Amino acid sequence: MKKKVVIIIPTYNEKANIQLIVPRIFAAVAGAKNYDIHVLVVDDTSPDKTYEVVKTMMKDNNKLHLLVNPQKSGLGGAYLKGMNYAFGQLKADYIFEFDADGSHDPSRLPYFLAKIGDGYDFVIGGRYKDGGSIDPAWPLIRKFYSVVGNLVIMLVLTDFRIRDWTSGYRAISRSVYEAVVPEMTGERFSGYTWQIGFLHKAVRHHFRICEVPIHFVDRKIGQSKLGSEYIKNTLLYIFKARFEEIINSRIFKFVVTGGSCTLIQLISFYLLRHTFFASDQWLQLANFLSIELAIICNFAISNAWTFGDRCLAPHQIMPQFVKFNFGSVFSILIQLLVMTLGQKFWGLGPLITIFIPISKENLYQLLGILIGMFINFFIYSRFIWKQKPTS
Ligand SMILES: Nc1nc2c(ncn2[C@@H]2O[C@H](COP(=O)(O)OP(=O)(O)OP(=O)(O)O)[C@@H](O)[C@H]2O)c(=O)[nH]1
Ligand SMILES: [Mg+2]
Repeated sequence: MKKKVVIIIPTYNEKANIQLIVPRIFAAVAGAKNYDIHVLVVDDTSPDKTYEVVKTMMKDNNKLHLLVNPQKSGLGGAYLKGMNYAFGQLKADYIFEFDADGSHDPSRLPYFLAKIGDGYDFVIGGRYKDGGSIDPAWPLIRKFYSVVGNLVIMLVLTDFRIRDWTSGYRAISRSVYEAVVPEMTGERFSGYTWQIGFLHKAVRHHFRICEVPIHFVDRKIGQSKLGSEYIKNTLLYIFKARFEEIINSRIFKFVVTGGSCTLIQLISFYLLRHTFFASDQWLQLANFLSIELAIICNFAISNAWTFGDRCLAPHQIMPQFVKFNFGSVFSILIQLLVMTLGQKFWGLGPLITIFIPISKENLYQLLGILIGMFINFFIYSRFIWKQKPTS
C-alpha cells in the first residue's frame, strides 16, 4: 500500500509565493509512485489573504488542504496544528516541513522520499552537509547567524552528527511525531525554537536520522518573519535542555552522591578522632566506622536517586544492602590499606590548617576514598542496580 505523505507549509503573508510553490511541489513528486502525496497549508489568517489563494487552488486539486488559524500562532504553533491535522484527520505516515517562500527546492523531495524508503524516521535537508549550500546572496549577518548558530547548538548539545539543526526542510515519520509532540509543551516552542527543540528530542529518542544536502535559496518575494527573539529563545532552550540532561545523568548523580558521602565520611572521621577515638590505637576503628556510615548513606541515596529508576522493592533492600557492603569490601580494604601505608611510611601528625587543623591521616583517608570510588561505580552498576532486561 502507498504511504501517505503530507507536506505542511506554514504561511503568513505568502500570497505570491504559495501560488508558485504548490504547483512546483506536485510536479516534483509526480514520479513518486510509492507515495500518496498531499500538501497542507497552515495559514494564520494572513492579512494578505494567503488562505483565499489556497482556497481557489483547492478547487481543482483534491490533494491540497488548508487549515486556517484564527490567530497568528508562530511557526511552532502552526506546525503543531498542522502535524495534529496531518497525522490525525489526514492519516499521514510522514509529513514534511516546508517553507512557502521558495527557499526549499521541491526537486529535492524525491531524495527525501528515498531516505524514507531506506527506513529513516527523520530526514533533514542539510545546508552544511557535503553537497549542500547556502545562498551566496544571503546577507552576511544571516550567514553568520546560521553558521555560528549551528556551531553553538552542536557544542552545547554536544552532538556533532547533525550539521544543520535549524533547517526547516524536513521529513518526519508518525513514530517521531508520537514520541516527540507530547514533549513539545510550553510557550518557548511556539516560534522558531520549534525546529531545534523538535530535532533535539528526536535525537534523544534515538530515532534514525539523516541529512540530504540541499541548496538553500534566499526568498525573492515577501518578508522574513525571523525576529531577534529567535536567538534569545534558542540560546535559552539549548542551555536549559543541556543543563537538565546533565543533572539528570547518572554519572552526575553518582558524583554528587559520592561527594556528599565523602564529606560525611571525612567529617565523621574527624569528629571521632577528636572525641572518643583520639588515641592512635583507635585510628583504624574510627576509619572503619566512618567508612560504614558513608556506605549506609551511599546506599540510601543511590537507591532513592542515582539508581532511582531501578529502585529496589522493600523486600530486596536488606539482602541488597548486605551485597552492597560486600561489594564495598574492596573499597574498604583499599582505604584501610592506604591508611596503614600512610601511617607506616609518612607517619601521623599535623599537616596543614585550613580553618581547622588537618592531619596527615585525613589526607590518607581522602586518597583511599578516591581510589575506592572508581571501584565502587563499577561494582554498583554491574551487580547491585543491574539494568532491567528490556522486554
Ligand atoms: N502559519 C504561520 N506561518 C509562519 C509564521 N511565521 C513564519 N511562517 C512561515 O514559515 C515559513 C518560514 O518563515 P520565514 O520567514 O521564511 O523564515 P526563514 O525561512 O527562517 O527566514 P528567511 O530566510 O528570512 O525567509 C514561511 O513559509 C512563513 O510564511 C507564523 O507565525 N505562522
Ligand atoms: Mg524563508
